[in-house]
Amino acid sequence: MDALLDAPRLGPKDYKSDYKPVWCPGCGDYSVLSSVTKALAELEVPREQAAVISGIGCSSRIPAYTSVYGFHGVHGRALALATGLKLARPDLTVLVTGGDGDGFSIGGNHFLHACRRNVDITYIVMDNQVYGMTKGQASPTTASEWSGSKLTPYGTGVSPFQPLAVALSAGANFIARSFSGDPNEVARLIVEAVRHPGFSFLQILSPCVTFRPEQRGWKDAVRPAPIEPTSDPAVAGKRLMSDDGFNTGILYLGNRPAYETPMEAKTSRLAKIENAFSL
Ligand SMILES: Cc1ncc(C[n+]2csc(CCOP(=O)(O)OP(=O)(O)O)c2C)c(N)n1
Ligand code: SF4
Repeated sequence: MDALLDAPRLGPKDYKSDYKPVWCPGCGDYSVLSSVTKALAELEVPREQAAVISGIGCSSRIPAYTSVYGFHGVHGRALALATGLKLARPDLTVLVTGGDGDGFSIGGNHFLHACRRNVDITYIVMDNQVYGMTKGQASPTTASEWSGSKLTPYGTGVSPFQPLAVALSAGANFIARSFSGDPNEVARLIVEAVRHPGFSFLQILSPCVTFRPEQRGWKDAVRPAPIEPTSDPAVAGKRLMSDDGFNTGILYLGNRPAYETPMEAKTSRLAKIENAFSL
């Protein structure tokens, strides 16, 4: 016990693994990784009490670069996995990291229901409006006129998906947007998101410098939202439907209680399953 009390406080570096990221030089995901480790240090989460879950994509590599528990899973399925983990192990701090393709395209259905279920997990999407890992195809958040991929030489022709407005209408309890170029602010928002009960969703604009080099200009486009966070979904909805995608900060702070595993399930069915696996 005394040894635990005497343990030195962990710093951000202690939450990094020994693996060197393989992202392109200048990719926004480097900063998001440092924000994740800063936030874990600020939260003082013991490493064995945190898990980072992801699907597949450049951004989904983050679990491998942290020293907490991690699972680099199947494309689009990170939220399903994280929901199960949090219900089985409510004591863990569960973060989910990934991209806009992973989260809103193949994983779109899980996104809706994770917002609706409101399990106490934090979902960090590095939105670069492109499929980076598979070499630059349009994603759900790509602007309709973007013609940078051979697959969509005349643009996609469809309106982009609005993740924050969708998250609000589906029931997410905390909604924020930030920019990877401001790692301290992103770390602060992750801390707030983890502390807020229920499903927290953070859209981090994170440039893909290789397939969307023009996104380097995001640093001049982002600005703090000129409003206080609101817990009124009607006010938040109006703001989110009319904003240009560059207002940053906490945009909605809900007050729904988080979903928890029902007591009967904890004490009966789960206990039976655990008994069956006991050695
Ligand atoms: C089931 C399945 N379908 C498709 C793929 C191919 N795939 C890998 S990553 C990816 C998209 C990555 O884009 P995003 O999630 O936005 O992440 P980024 O690489 O931009 O960070 C796709 C389509 C896959 N790995 N598995
Ligand atoms: S392809 Fe884009 S998203 Fe992937 S590592 Fe390179 S810059 Fe980052």
